[in-house]
Amino acid sequence: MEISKCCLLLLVASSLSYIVCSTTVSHDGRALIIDGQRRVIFSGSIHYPRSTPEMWPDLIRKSKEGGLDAIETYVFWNGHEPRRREYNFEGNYDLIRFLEEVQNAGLYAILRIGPYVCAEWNYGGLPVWLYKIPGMQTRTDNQPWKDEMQNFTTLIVDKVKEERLLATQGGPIILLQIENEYGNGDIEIRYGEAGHRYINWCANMAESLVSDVPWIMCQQSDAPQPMINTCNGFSGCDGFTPNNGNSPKIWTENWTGSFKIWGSPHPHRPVEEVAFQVARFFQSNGTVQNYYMYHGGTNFGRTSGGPYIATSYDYDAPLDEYGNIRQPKWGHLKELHASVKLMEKALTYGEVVEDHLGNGLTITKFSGDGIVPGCFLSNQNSTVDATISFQGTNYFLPAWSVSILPDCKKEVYNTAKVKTQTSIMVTKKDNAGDQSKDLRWSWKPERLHDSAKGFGNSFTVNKLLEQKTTTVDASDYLWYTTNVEVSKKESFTLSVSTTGHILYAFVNGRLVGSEYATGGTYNFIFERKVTFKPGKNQISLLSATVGLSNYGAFYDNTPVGIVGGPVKLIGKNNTILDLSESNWSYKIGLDGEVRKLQLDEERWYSGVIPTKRPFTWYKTTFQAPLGSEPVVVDLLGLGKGEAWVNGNSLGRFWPNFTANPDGCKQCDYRGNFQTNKCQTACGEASQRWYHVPRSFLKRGEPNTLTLFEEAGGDPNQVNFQTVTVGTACTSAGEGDALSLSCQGGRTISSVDFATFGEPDGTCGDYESGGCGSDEAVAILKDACLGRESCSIKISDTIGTSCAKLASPRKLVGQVTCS
Ligand SMILES: *[C@@H]1O[C@H](CO)[C@@H](O)[C@H](O)[C@H]1NC(C)=O
Ligand SMILES: *[C@@H]1O[C@H](CO)[C@@H](O)[C@H](O)[C@H]1NC(C)=O
Ligand SMILES: *[C@@H]1O[C@H](CO)[C@@H](O)[C@H](O)[C@H]1NC(C)=O
Ligand SMILES: *[C@@H]1O[C@H](CO)[C@@H](O)[C@H](O)[C@H]1NC(C)=O
Ligand SMILES: *[C@@H]1O[C@H](CO)[C@@H](O)[C@H](O)[C@H]1NC(C)=O
Ligand SMILES: *[C@@H]1O[C@H](CO)[C@@H](O)[C@H](O)[C@H]1NC(C)=O
Ligand SMILES: CC(=O)N[C@H]1CO[C@H](CO)[C@@H](O)[C@@H]1O
Repeated sequence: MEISKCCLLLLVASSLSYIVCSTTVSHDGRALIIDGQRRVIFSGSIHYPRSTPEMWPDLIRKSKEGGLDAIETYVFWNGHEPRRREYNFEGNYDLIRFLEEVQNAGLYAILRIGPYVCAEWNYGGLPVWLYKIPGMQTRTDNQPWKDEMQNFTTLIVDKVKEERLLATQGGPIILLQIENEYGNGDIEIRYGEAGHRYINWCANMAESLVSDVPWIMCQQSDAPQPMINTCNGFSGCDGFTPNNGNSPKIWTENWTGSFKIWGSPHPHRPVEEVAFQVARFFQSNGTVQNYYMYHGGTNFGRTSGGPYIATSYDYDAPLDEYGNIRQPKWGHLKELHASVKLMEKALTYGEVVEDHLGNGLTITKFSGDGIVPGCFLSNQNSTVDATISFQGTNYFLPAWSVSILPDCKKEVYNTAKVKTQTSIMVTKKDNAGDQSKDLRWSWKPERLHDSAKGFGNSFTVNKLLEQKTTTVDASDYLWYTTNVEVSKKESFTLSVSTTGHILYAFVNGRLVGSEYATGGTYNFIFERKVTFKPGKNQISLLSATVGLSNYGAFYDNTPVGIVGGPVKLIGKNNTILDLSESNWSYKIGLDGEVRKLQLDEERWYSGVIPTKRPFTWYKTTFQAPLGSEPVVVDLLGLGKGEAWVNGNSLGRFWPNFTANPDGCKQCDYRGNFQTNKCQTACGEASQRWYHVPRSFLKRGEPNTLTLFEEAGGDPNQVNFQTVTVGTACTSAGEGDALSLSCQGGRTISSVDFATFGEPDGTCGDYESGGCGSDEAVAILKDACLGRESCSIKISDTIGTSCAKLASPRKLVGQVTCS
């Protein structure tokens, strides 16, 4: 790529001690113009805190190999400034190191500062301490907010400039973003005219910080010049037009899949659909497109947004949560990128002529003087395949597909014709040794009634407080405790109205019940029969949040906890004792959190461990699985809580929360996509496997796993496994090469199925169909058995045993890697 090549040449050519090697970036209505050339840019989102610095080079390398030109990331304010003016740029928050890795790989960077980022990130990235500042109103024309936002944005820009990371300084950053999805629609209702003033202020502030690298504002149709407004979404960006003739068409968020939610099935987005939308975008004058996400990663610690965004942020992205290449998504998109790049000149300099043939069929030609013309043929009909006759040749277009003809003659790519292998990932115990079978556990109870301790001292007021502003998000947990006097033994119904997310109720130290919000509604009324002894009785309510809301016009005001209640005791004859204005004592966080039990080595109980016991800490040691494949821990059997390896948080776990059994129907990629269209794992744990990055592990010495279990669970099934390719399938037609590969040094151990023609079923369960299976199996065995990968050229001499098969022949195979 230009940046590094140019610097290298200069280094060789001169002995100057100070070398400035800058890249100019500008744009017109057509494209970004980099060093004077209009360019097509493929970009992909990788959020640095969602992986580890040790993973970054590999993720970035696989992105480059997948045909990306740029890596995009948001900047995570509440991760960098957890307490006001106390900063963290270490470990997975080392933004500068991340950008340097991008530069080292020879890729560009797109930095979306926000600093409101949404991103299914806790509180959309805003620090909760903002609300301690008097008069604070976020994301509008409000001085306290503008001061804080400018302070942080300036800090980031200064850091980036200091390290010379802007393209104009020789660095990788070609685009910057200020604010985020502000123009989604509903925010208008909240802020009105002040919102417009704020957006203008943002634009001016941004320009004053950097004026020689373009700024974008996504989802902002009134973005003031010179801000470029851009499009986000699954689709629909083909019809998007920027608000200014000088702004190129940029798709900042083309969602490659979607995020997991506790209690929901796994969402998927078929690659044929992603590829179709991306191709349509370039067919209709788009020139910069970003995959959201290219690698989703993991919400470590308590960083997931919500409520109820799961710990895995896999996103069904081209690189999976652990950094493995997801096939066929990665490979099919790689081919798309290469095909579009073949016509970069025509796309960015050519004249466009569109020919609508009816029934959703379109021919688009980009051509001009001295430019090799490039063509797209598209079939937007979601049900009917078509054959388009163009310049004397017939082209077959499956429904909902686009063909790319970089010279307007030969089809090099069709979005629905997937040639890349399908890999089915599996978890394996073989590298984990026998350790996983008999993990020896010790335990400690959470000290539930140590009311003096907590993050900050405990305090008493005569009302029921909002949770996040009380805890300032120092913990998921807040204790609300009060006393009630009765003269004789008496039963009541304890009634608690809460805005979520989870409630545990104790009377005189005994857990009397718990409840969590389900079905996407987070306020609920908890009711339980309780019996009081004569005299003073203690009611303790523990409220737990599962990620603070990150989205919506009023998201920051979404209350959590037992705000205002009411909390009532309903006696016989419906007498009501309202406790809402009683004296409530507060304690922020759990005792074990304050004492950091995940680092504590002393006085754990051994022997038989209690199971199904709420509020229990568990600890064990284990050996790191061998090899280099990604490691996961299976937490099936546990309820809900948080897990740590060697003191590093793996995030919240909640394997007990299973997805609705309905809603996983056969997936047809054709037609407009919605997140619930292609789901799997209905009726199963929303998240059973938790990523343990290799850098958290020590080799050859014991590692510690600590679990805090709040709901009651059994750790006896917990075990460590590695993730790798289990089954691989592929198909190739005459003239093409059929390729298969395993991963992590594993080899093809069996050929499970092969045929000429079309088999029945899908990868993983091919059993019959096609013809000439014996010959097909023999060919695959010969070329592939015992190898890590193999490639077979499909010539016209194979498949001859299959007389009834019409040309062109196709070989389909399924193998096992082990
Ligand atoms: C941010 O505010 C602090 C005072 O709270 C000030 O010292 C610092 O210079 C400000 N930083 C920037 C980049 O404006
Ligand atoms: C593409 O851009 C050209 C040049 O700006 C314009 O004439 C044409 O109408 C555009 N086509 C589409 C499909 O947007
Ligand atoms: C798809 O094609 C069929 C048959 O040619 C036609 O009836 C239908 O209207 C088409 N749908 C669209 C969206 O163009
Ligand atoms: C309930 O009401 C009835 C009739 O008013 C009364 O006799 C009884 O004592 C009441 N019970 C309690 C527990 O207050
Ligand atoms: C709350 O505590 C204050 C101070 O100890 C006391 O005066 C008041 O009576 C208490 N209120 C209730 C409702 O118990
Ligand atoms: C979740 O935990 C509850 C309480 O221990 C138990 O009854 C239920 O079977 C568990 N569900 C799953 C799916 O493990
Ligand atoms: C936020 C956003 O852009 N959402 C869009 C996602 O894509 C669908 C389908 O085109 C649109 O309807 C949404 O507006």
